[in-house]
Amino acid sequence: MENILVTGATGQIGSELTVELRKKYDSEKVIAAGHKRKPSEKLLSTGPFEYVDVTQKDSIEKVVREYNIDTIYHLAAILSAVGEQNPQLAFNVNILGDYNVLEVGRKYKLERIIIPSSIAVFGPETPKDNTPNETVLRPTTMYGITKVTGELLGNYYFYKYGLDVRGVRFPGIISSETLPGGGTTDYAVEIYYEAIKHKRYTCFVREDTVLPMMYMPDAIKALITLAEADISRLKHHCDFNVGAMSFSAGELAESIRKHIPEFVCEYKPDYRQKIADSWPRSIDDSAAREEWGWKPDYDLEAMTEDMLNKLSKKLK
Ligand code: AKB
Repeated sequence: MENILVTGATGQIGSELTVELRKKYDSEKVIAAGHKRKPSEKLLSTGPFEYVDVTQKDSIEKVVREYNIDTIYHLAAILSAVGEQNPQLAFNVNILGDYNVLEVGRKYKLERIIIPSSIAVFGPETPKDNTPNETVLRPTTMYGITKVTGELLGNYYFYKYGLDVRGVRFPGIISSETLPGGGTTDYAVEIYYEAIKHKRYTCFVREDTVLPMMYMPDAIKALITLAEADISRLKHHCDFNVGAMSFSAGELAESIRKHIPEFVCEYKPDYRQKIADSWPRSIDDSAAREEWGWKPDYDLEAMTEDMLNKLSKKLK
């Protein structure tokens, strides 16, 4: 893992993962790639940046050749809420994007490809509590369908071509650096911004909606630890459940009220409620714990304290 390409580097996870990888490895050899969103100053000043359209194989191939890439973190994706507004776009970016990255990986014999999946692979028929790693995968969103496809394709390329593809099923990710772009779990990020800015938030899911969530430092740790794991220990490849915490929207608001007592949260569920209701409440991540030592650091209280500290400085 010497020359690394990060697609979706301007997104919520990509923007922080790129900076972390640049600290860990030679920053000039960690190439950030974006498409629609404007790259931040931090992304531009810490290493190379390229425009890549993952729906075009040539666009990925050009950068892989130019920088002699051996590892790709493929984060470019359309999330669940935007995916339900524009299923055709989600299909193109997510399924074609995964396929193109895997094909480039096969052609250039890349050392490793990391493609995050999501709890969106599960659906209404999946057990909701402590959802096992191996279970029913019948999602009802286009995003979920693309993520199941991505997992299956990744496993296929591993067994068929020996391409080392790995991935975790992320829960909702909460972070203070870059806003997420159109997910169902975005309320769990917006609520902190609004609590600081206006002391009020109107949440788009019901107060009793419980979903699995994770704080960004743990998400970055999960990706890098899995990428570096000894392959001989891996029984799974592209479909590891990873858990950290589960809470209801009401419990999240309550954790913020411990720091901002006047904070008021209202609940006005919209079309995203149905998506949230189709996902698990908590997940069993024992395979990740056993096969590559997964262990999260943050719970709800620790995350809320850190989020509020960071955002109060940023939004001053
Ligand atoms: C979304 O809400 O779409 C994402 C996810 C759970 O994958 N955050």
